[in-house]
Amino acid sequence: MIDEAVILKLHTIALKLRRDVVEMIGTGAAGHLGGSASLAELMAVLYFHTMHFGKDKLQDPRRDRLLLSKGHAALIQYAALCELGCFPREELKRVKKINGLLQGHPDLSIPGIEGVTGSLGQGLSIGLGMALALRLDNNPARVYVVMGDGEQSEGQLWEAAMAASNYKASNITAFLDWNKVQATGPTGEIFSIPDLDKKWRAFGWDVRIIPGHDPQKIIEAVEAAAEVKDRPALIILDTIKGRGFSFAEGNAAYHNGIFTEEIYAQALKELDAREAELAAMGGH
Ligand SMILES: Cc1ncc(C[n+]2csc(CCOP(=O)(O)OP(=O)(O)O)c2C)c(N)n1
Repeated sequence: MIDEAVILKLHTIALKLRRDVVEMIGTGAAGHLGGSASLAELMAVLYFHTMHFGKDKLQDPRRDRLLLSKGHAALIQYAALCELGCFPREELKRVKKINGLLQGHPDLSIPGIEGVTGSLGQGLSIGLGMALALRLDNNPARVYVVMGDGEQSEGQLWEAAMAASNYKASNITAFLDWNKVQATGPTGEIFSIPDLDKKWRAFGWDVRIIPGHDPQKIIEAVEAAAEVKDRPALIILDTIKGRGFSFAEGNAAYHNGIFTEEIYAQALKELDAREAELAAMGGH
C-alpha cells in the first residue's frame, strides 16, 4: 500500500499539469486538451514517482526513457518537463509559436524529450531500438512508451509489438491510453479494434488493464510490469478523454478544439474546484 500522502501529492501534480495545459492552449487557438487530460495521472506517476529522471539526469545514460508515441498530446509532457525544471516556465507561454522551444509535437531540441513523435505508430519502434541497445550495454534503464487507442490502427506498431516479443524486450513498459475517443469520434466507430488486451497477449506481451486515473493503481501496475522478465509489458489505462473538464469528457470536439473565452473560464473554474477539493483532503 502506498502512503496516502504520496497519492494525494500525485493527484495534486496531475491537477497542476492539467492547469498548465489549459493555460498553454489559452483562447482562440487549437490545442489538444482531450488526449492530454487523459494522461495527467500517468505523467504524474511516471515523471514524479517512478522514473529515474530529472533535470540533473538528462545526460545520465541510466535515466529511464519516456516516448510519447501519441505525440499530439505533447502539452501534458511539456507541462511535466517544465515542472521538473527542464526548461523555464516562460517557454510555456511561447508554445507553438515561431521561435518557441515547444512546438506542436515533441522534438529532440527540447530538454527531456527522447524521440520525435507525432506521426502515429512510431514510438514503440523507437522505444524497442532503445531498449535493445540498453540491454546490449547492460544498462538497467527502462523504456516507457505511451500509445493511444486510435493509434492502434497503425500497422508499424504491430510490427514493433511482434519484434519486442520476439526479442523478449522485458525492459519496455508500454501504455495504451484507452480513452475510447480519437480525433473525430469514438474509436470503436472510426476503426474498431475489439479485445485489445487479447490481441496484445496473443502478440506475446504481458498485459494488464487498470483504472487509468488512479495513481495508486498505476504505481502498482508499473511495479508489477517491471517484475516481468521474459516479455515486454503493456498496461492498458482505462481513461476518459478530456478527464477533469465536464465539457470535454468523452467529447471528440475537444480532441483539438479551440477554447472560446467562455470555455476557457469554465476550464479554470473546474480546475479551481478540483484544487479546493484536494486542499480539503490536505493537498496543496
Ligand atoms: C500517421 C498519422 N496519421 C494520422 C495522424 C492524425 N492524428 C492525430 S491525433 C489522431 C487521433 C489519435 O487518436 P488516439 O490515438 O486515440 O489519441 P488520443 O485520443 O488519446 O488523443 C490522428 C488520427 C497522425 N498524427 N499520424
